Amino acid sequence: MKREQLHTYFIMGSENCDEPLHVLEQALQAGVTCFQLREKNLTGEARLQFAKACQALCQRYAVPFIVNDDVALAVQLQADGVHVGQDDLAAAEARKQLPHGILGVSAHNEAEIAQAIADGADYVGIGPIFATTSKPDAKTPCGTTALRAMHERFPSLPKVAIGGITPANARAVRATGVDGVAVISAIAGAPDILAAVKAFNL
Ligand code: TZP
Ligand code: MG
Repeated sequence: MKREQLHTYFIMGSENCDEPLHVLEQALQAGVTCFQLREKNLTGEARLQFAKACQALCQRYAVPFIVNDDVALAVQLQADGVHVGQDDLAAAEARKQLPHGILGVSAHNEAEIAQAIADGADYVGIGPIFATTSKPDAKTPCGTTALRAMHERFPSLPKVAIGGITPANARAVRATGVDGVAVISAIAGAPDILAAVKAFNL
């Protein structure tokens, strides 16, 4: 993947807003550079159809479509990539199942980042940087100083920061040297999606 594609990385599932497809289309129009479907509610056919609709929108805007957790769905849809956390299918196994796709891995410390690299990750997601209400089981926020240290330890690995990132703090996060910011609520919950994404793109 191109590092620039991590610049403004939007993550959403049907639980994050009332009209997710409308929100996604507006976010794409406004210039998000990557999209991750993080679907925690829908199952079965509804899940499949929702995922296909998200993928079709991403394709229309030539933005990578990444599936969170569900490697089987990523394979079935031939998604551009998959993103796994530390408690999901092992990253090395995800790499095997999607050999040519983008592989993202959530990491919280240097050991997890080193393991992600060994497993074949294309990028890591580091966080939470700040407090978040979007992930009930999120770890303690690490802040920008620790984020900068992790970036400096692995400078050539593409990375995106996540957790509590808003237009107000995005500049400080980007200043650590990471490639991008990953955002759920500050985009999905924004009263004006276009304005919110544009504020992140500064
Ligand atoms: N992983 C770490 S924090 C987080 C995830 C999925 C949630 C980020 O959501 P928000 O609303 O941008 O804080
Ligand atoms: Mg996960």
